[in-house]
Amino acid sequence: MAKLPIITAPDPRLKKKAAPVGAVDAEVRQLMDDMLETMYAAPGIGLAATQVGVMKRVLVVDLSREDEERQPLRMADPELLWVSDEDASYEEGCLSLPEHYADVVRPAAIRVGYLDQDGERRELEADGLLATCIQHEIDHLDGILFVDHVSALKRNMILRKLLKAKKSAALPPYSESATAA
Ligand code: GNR
Ligand code: NI
Repeated sequence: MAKLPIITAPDPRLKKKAAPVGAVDAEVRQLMDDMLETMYAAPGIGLAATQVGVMKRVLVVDLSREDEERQPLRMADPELLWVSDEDASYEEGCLSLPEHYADVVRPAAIRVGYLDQDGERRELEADGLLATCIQHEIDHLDGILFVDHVSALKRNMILRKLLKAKKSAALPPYSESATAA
């Protein structure tokens, strides 16, 4: 297993649509395991392959608490088969938008079809935080971030702060001249 670097916004790779894997082979299985290791270390409750720079439709989720047994979900080519008319609002966070949170409205319940780690076609019904998290991860595979669901004002504020943080982190200490180059 390997922990992978997580891409943070703004980054053009987070806006790309990921390609279906078609079938689950050893490489996809390894990616799922590496993503789980990365997610647990972060820590986070979900991770999409897009966030580690792999443009494949693969996601992992685990909502278990730290004092509980792990309950990892591994999904390839996930598809929303049904969403409820009823909506729910959750305060969402994202490992690609570190330290920023916003209320996002999404369908409260879903049915998702996917290929599991053994390549078996499965379906899962979810509500609550699990439904929110799976939708958040499928969004990543389509190049969509949670800030794309909030007002332009809030979105731009968050993205501006992240860009600023990125620029200052890229600069060596006390160096003004590095920006001129
Ligand atoms: O760790 C995460 N927490 C979270 C909280 C509310 C709604 C969605 C999420 S997913 C996020 C990890 C992440 O960025 N996944 O893409
Ligand atoms: Ni995210």
